[in-house]
Amino acid sequence: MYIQGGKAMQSHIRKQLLDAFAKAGDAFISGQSIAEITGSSRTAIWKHIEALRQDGYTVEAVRRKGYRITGVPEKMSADSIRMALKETTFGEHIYYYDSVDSTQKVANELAGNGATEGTIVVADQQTGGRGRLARKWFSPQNTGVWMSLIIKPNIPIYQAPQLTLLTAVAAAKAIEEHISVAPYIKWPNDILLNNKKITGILTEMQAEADSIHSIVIGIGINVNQKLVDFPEELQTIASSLHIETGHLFAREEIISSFLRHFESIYKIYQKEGFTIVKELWESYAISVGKKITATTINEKIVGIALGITDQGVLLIKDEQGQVHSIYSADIEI
Ligand code: BTX
Repeated sequence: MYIQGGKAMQSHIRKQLLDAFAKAGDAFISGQSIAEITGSSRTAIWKHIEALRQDGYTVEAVRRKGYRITGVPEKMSADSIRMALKETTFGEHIYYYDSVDSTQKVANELAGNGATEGTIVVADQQTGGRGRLARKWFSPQNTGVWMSLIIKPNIPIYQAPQLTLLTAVAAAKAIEEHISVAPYIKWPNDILLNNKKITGILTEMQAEADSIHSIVIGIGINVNQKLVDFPEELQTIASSLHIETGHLFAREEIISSFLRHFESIYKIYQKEGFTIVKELWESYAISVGKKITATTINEKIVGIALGITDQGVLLIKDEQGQVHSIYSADIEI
């Protein structure tokens, strides 16, 4: 073992080291700082760097400058996710697949079989990733976060859409934590960076009579894709954290941030209701106060987006001053 104190010590130091590299971004971390973080002598830090390399990180070493990470492990695992989780009870049960048709499908089955709140299903690749309204979600391997989260909120069915809005806020916060470009939410649940879709959310509910049994929240975050990795029809509308920033990200860290934000907002939401979600959501919404076009199944409504109601319904005021309640539509800004 290269660090005294066994596995617990190792993963603790590793986490601190990775946190420091993540914070430093493109900058180098000096050998001296690494020695301090790892509590080892300057001559022994290579062991820690070597351990990271063995785990699949590419670490660049430059004399007099120090070290920086230029590549992260491509493969995730239940272990690597577990190790990244910080301050959450969510994620205690992790189902990880190298390839699966849809994590939603697996999670719905698990929910039906009594899986507990906070259970997550993560896949490196989805062969049948699902979007809303039977659309497809492009989920290639080694690049994104394709995850389903099972929750069991104690709320009436009509409030279920609030969880989609909560998810969008948690995802926006998670993304914001890792990059300097501000993400926006487009009603109801797209997350955009520089006007391109970076995240999609699909919420599915299992209910009996008038009570919710469980809600399966599916979230897809484009993380390390290059533009050419997207099929042509998506290249003008989709993007990834990598495309927008030039950085590569450990997907586990994005999962960890998302779960941490989700869980903390969810706790407040369950105690105090929708206000916190509504306020946060509107602060990230690209549409509020702007002129938008909503295309519903029946009509096109053009007007100023006023905000959302407690049911997550979008309110639009048209030129005649009439306020429309939008339950389902495609929005153009
Ligand atoms: P949506 O209906 O809002 O978006 C689907 C549309 O988005 C597609 O029709 C296409 O135009 C575009 N699209 C498809 N793939 C991508 C992508 N990777 N990035 C950007 N745009 C894309 C959004 O549905 C809900 C997506 C949920 C995905 C998660 S992944 C984990 C879980 N499992 C699963 O099968 N679905 C969810």
